Amino acid sequence: MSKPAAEPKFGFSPIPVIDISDPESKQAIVKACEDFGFFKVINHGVSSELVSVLEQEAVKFFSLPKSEKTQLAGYPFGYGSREIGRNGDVGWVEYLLMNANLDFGSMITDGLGIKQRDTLSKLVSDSNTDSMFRLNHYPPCPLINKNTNGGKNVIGFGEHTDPQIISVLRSNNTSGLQICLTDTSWISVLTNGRFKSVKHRVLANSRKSRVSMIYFAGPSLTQRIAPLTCLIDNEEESLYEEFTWSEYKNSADNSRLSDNRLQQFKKE
Ligand code: GA4
Repeated sequence: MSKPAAEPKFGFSPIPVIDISDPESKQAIVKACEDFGFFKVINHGVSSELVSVLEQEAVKFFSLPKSEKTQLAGYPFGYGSREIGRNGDVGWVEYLLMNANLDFGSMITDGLGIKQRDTLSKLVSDSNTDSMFRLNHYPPCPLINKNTNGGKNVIGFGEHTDPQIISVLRSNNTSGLQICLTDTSWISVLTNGRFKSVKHRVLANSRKSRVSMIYFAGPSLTQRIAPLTCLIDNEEESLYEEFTWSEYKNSADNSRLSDNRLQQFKKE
């Protein structure tokens, strides 16, 4: 008899915490993706030394004089400050976006019952994947002041959904990331229609600096994007017109952060 599926565990926040060293956690991952589109991973095997070296290097980079950082300015990759994308979005943030070419998909494919276990990981571990690594720095924001702005929120990174297949995020101990569970409520985080890309945003902090690093796992530019046939029932139809990752990326690059990027690919 098979063991019952491991249920996601919840800490103080409603965000599921998944122990990925436990092979039984695959169903919990799938449930977290369906219910939240976001989960916290523990026992991931990435050494804390490596994480802190990376974080220190990021802090060092952002402490450089502005003139040195702007030498790396560019689009889509490079250094940027305040402006996000090229369609008028701004935030209390500076960042460094880099092209990166890794494997996280096998547990999810397994959890979804997809026979070929590397279906998803193959998409993002090809030698020519369109994956990226992003460092974000949200400096303390003096504008948040009870006397001058009534202590209102200042947006660090406006609400948006990530276009890629999976995003892996690590941040220092500064709050700010929020995910949207329904269209009206925001929950503070200490991620054919089954898994939705979670809407999220970052709020600036009045006193503390927030540094985050995100790996966005994307497929190759020519990859055709369509629901996996093994996940579609016989009578069920795809909800979307087929497109390539390159087509989707182009339309994302021409969108504003808060736009619904899948809408234009929806079937009538
Ligand atoms: C969100 C996820 C990644 O950070 C990113 C972002 C990209 C950018 O900063 O250039 C986008 C944004 C992100 C989605 C909509 C478009 C493109 C800014 C923007 C307004 C690098 C990505 O791939 O999409």
